[in-house]
Order: sequence, then C-alpha cells, then structure tokens
Amino acid sequence: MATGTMRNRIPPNQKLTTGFPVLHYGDIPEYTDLSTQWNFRIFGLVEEEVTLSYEQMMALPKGETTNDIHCVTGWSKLDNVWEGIPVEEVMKLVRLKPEAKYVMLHAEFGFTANLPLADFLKPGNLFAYKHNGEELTPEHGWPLRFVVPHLYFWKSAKWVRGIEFMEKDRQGFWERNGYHMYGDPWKEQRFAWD
Ligand SMILES: Nc1nc2c(c(=O)[nH]1)N[C@H]1C(S)=C(S)[C@@H](COP(=O)(O)O)O[C@H]1N2
Ligand SMILES: [Mo]
Repeated sequence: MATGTMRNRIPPNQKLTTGFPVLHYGDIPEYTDLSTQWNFRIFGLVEEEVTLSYEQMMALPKGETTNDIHCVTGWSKLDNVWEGIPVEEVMKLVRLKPEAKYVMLHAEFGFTANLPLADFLKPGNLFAYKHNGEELTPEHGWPLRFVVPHLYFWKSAKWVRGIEFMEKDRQGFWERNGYHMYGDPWKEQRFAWD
C-alpha cells in the first residue's frame, strides 16, 4: 500500500514537506559574469591540481540523479530530480594520491562540508545545476551545488567551488557547529553526540 511505502522512505523524526524550504547560513552569492567570477578547483591529495572555468565545468558530461531530501531540522522532500555533472566525470580529471581518504567540499564565503572519500565517490552524487527540470535558483545553490543523496542535506553544499582531498577527516562548517561528522539520516546522526 502506498502509505506503507511512503513510511519506509521517511527516516525517524522527519516530516514530509511539499514545498522546498531554503536553508543556509549567510548570504546568497551574486554573480554578474561567471566567466570571470567563478571557477572550480580540485586540490589537496591529487597528483596535479586542476582549476576549471565555468565553461569547462559545464562542458563535462551530464547526468541525472533522484533523491529524497532529509534536512537535519526535520523536513523531508521526496523525489527530487537533479541534473548535473556526476562526481565520476569530475574524477576523470585528476589522479588521487593513495593517502586520500576524506573529502572537503568548498563553497562560497568559506562554507565547507566534509565526507569520507568512499561516500563522495558513490554513484548518484553530482554537481547539480537543475532541480526538477528547472535551472537552480540562487537561493538553492545556483550556479552549482553538490548533491549527496544518502546523507543529511547539509552535506549537499550550495554554491560549491571546489573539492579538496584529505588524508584525515576535518570538520566542515556545520560540523564545527555541532552537527555529526557523517550524518546518516536513517541512523539519526544529527549532532556530534548522536
Ligand atoms: N553553501 C552552503 N550550502 C549549504 C548550507 C549552507 O549553510 N551553506 N546549508 C546546508 C543545509 S543545512 C541544508 S538543509 C541545505 C538546504 O538546501 P536548500 O536551501 O536548497 O533547501 O543546504 C545545505 N548546503
Ligand atoms: Mo539542514
């Protein structure tokens, strides 16, 4: 029955929403010319760092992923279709050093989000520029946001500008502010002490 199926898609203590709440700390970046004001940097434990222009990034092969959003503040939004650049396409541009075990996403205004390398490389993760068929709006992360479907949504950095590969895990922005290092919604890993 439909309700049974639905229930199984909602992690503990989450509530369904049909809207699309906006949630972030700080300002929404404004750009007038992405060619000169935006680039994407892949750095840290790679053999050679890479910096891509907006045009180079957008010229990479496209992909699609569908996820259920689970925000740590308690709302969930099902069946989101994201179009963007799959992580595996970005990874073809660099060679990882063997010590690389963790990833830090870097976004505008110094926002960061950390996750294990294995989670970052999971098929289905992408750098999105469309949500449900429409270009991302600035408040939802335009021109590009990370989407990692299997973790709480705070790991899906909006206005993402780079990927850093690390040997040891480090706290990102929300993790420094008390959120869990990993953030599995099904295990309710909301806060550092969960
Ligand atoms: N750059 C940036 N990305 C961010 C955040 C932020 O504060 N800054 N907050 C995260 C949190 S807590 C959530 S729930 C989602 C919200 O995304 P939305 O506004 O598109 O719903 O963005 C995540 N990505
Ligand atoms: Mo969140």
